[in-house]
Amino acid sequence: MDPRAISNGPHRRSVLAGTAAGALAVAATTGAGAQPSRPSPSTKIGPWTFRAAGDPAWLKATVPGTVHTDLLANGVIADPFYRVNERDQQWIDKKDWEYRSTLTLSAADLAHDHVELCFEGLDTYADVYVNDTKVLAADNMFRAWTVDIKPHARAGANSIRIYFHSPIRLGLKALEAFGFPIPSPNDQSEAGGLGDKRVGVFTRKAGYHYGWDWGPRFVTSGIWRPVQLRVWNAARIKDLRIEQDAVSADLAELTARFEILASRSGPATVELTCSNDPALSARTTLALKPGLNIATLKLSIARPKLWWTNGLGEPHLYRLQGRLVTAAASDTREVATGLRTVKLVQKPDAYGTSFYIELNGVPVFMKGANYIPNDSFLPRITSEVYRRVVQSAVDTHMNMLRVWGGGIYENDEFYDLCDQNGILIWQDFMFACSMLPDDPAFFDNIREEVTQNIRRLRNHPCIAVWCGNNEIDAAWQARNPDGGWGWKKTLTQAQQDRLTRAYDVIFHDILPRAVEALDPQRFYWPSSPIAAWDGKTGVLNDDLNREKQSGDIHYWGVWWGQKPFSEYRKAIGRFMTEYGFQSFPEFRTVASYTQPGDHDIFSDVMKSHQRSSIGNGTIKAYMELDYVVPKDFRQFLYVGQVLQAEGIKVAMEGHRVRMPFCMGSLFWQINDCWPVASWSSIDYYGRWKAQHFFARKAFAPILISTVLDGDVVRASAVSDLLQDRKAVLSLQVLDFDGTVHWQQDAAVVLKANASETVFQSLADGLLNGRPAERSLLRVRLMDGSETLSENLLYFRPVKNLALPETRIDSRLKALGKGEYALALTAPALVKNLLVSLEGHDATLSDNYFDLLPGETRIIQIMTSAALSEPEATKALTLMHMKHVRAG
Ligand code: BMA
Repeated sequence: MDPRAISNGPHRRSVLAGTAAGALAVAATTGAGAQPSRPSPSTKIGPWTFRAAGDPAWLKATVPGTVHTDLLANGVIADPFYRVNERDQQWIDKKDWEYRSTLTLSAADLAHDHVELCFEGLDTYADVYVNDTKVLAADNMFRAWTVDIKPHARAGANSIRIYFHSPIRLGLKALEAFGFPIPSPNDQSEAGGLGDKRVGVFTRKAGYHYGWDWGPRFVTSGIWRPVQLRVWNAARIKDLRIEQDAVSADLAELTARFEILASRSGPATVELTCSNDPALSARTTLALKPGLNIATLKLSIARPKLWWTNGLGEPHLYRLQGRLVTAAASDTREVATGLRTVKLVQKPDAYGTSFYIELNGVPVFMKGANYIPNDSFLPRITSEVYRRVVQSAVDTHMNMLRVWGGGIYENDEFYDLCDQNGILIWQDFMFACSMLPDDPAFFDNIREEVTQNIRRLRNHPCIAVWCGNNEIDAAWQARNPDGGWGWKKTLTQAQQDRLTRAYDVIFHDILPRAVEALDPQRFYWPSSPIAAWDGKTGVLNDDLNREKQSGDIHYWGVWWGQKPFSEYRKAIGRFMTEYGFQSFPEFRTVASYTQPGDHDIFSDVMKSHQRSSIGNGTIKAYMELDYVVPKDFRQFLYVGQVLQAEGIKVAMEGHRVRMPFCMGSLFWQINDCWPVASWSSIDYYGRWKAQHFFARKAFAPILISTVLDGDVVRASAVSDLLQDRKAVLSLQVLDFDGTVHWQQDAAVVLKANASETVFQSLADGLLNGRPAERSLLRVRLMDGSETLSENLLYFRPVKNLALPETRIDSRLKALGKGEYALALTAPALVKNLLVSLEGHDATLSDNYFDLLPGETRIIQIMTSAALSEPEATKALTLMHMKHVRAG
């Protein structure tokens, strides 16, 4: 039986082989039957080997992969993340590298009209040879590349060779030809042995590969995304876009736009069906002409199931199958999309001009974080890692992540997860913190890059905003001679003019045009942040004047500006796209890259895993303000995490309390690309820092927020619910031994999608003579016995509290395999209790919390390895503020 006649099933895209390391995915749209059919099973590629150009020996390689990870797997280099190994591995990016493999083709496959090699991603300057003929010269890691190799291929074995030019060596040539340095301060050229020669800007490659203020410098090369062989005859679906012409609760009107590439004329049928709504289907016929053909199908859905963000409803997806049938070929394409309207509303309001996301007609406060690549070595990011980070966003009630411009346009898998979980994406194009060359070929390269990525991502309901770049506008401020980060000072006017022109071409012409042409329903915002924008090129980046403000803000007065955390309550814009504070990862993570002798925050190794110029000293300086600074290293890491969590809590709550003036709060940053001290709330290994636990409370749908503002205590209730809800506001002033000195309950109505002050009093009045250093205010929103939200307010900084010596009673019970319940109680206050199972990774339902006197807290714990009850009890370790000893 001809293997090509085997049906691939009606609803699957015709990708027939896995894309596991080293494997080739083979797609076919061919054959006479109506179903997509299989190419010959003998078609395969592999194994892959690699070498430094000119070396005699070829070593085993993994595809997708990178040179660095292949060198690691072959034992040529040690773990790049361990201690300061990074320093010894900078030679790798100065060399050229070659990968080779064998593509075995059957005569049947070769008989097709088209035999194409499709590279989903090549990093970066890659010359591809098939049977020693150069078929491609790639120069952009963000683009996919397709080459028809039929003229050079033969039945049987074909050699594939890919020559990667050193991005550093080519970058140095480009810099020399350009003539003057292009500002790009995040490029850690020194660490790369290049002195002040910053070359990253010349290459369309992830900016963070050249180092960042949270990332090491590993300028990778390699076949970083899968390679596929595609054989086809006559016609195939090039693209299928679902346009949402009008969507409301009553009716969705859609257009399915098929782009069909044909190499033969003839009649074709195009149809669309929906596997989870069988009533939905449409079909049409057309006469194909060689070249690009467009077919459109109109569909309408009465009372559609809308797509909602996390917390507001179900993120329903319609699973659609597009199908093309001609006399000689058939092809299918799957699209899962959500029906919704997303607008970025900028309209005059009581404070100036708004800047908020409106989802299905509802203004929605965006709660979330900035997102960076999960690893310095991209191909080793597993599905599990993607799931973990998106699930961690979901678990903390986030509804938006910002895919930041110094990383990558993420893999489809990431956006699929965001679609499925109701997480909106603020999508930067991949430009961050640098100016760019004004070379027409570079512009063309960018045009193609953004075209491909908009096309790839536009069916995802999660994409909310396209944003030109990260911070370039703020840093450059072309029209303000003294504005920006001082980059203009070292450049002549003529040099500045060139860079300004390049900026305008890319961010005010190429990108907005591409969005307008390919995805006109989505909003384009030229740069983040732009506090105010007149819709043309006049921008007022740091205008905190509320009358004019109509954009987004990155607030770095805390951390970079060394301002106290309380500033977070004042420096609030219409939409906060960045703010953050650093911490070290937990000890287990630090132990993965250090030796005991490194355990000092100013040791060479600890400083090397800290890339902010003001890093570890700044953490310590802030700590001194509010905490006893511990001598002990592990205690230092612990207090540092609490410091970050308490600080960012001020911002998260402060922003929400100011809704609807402020309608977005995205902290910097949710994840890490290696084990490091950084602004992340989850470390490289996926371990939640204290901040992530605090985010879960600060971003909860219902929030009670408390603040001591001078002498005044204030409580505000914030609700993201779309209906009003009754609750009881319960207030208590407690002593640290549990004595209640004052209490009050009051009925309140939590207004839908709003924030309101619900309590205000002088602190002295509440304390009524009781010692401030031994008292706390407990504020809760209750519904019967259910606590909707709770917050504790202390009247003094932690270092000035008279924390009691107390015993903690703990009882751990094993519930099932790797699952435990831990009951904790103490007669007096326990501040910021950290629960861990020494030597094990544990997921906890809460951590770093204050255990109130007499209260019993039950914590759910999960471990990957199942421990017996005695084992888990033995591993149980508790740390809290009273343990902390000054240095
Ligand atoms: C922001 C980001 C990053 C940087 C972070 C911390 O402004 O856009 O460029 O890593 O600050 O400095």
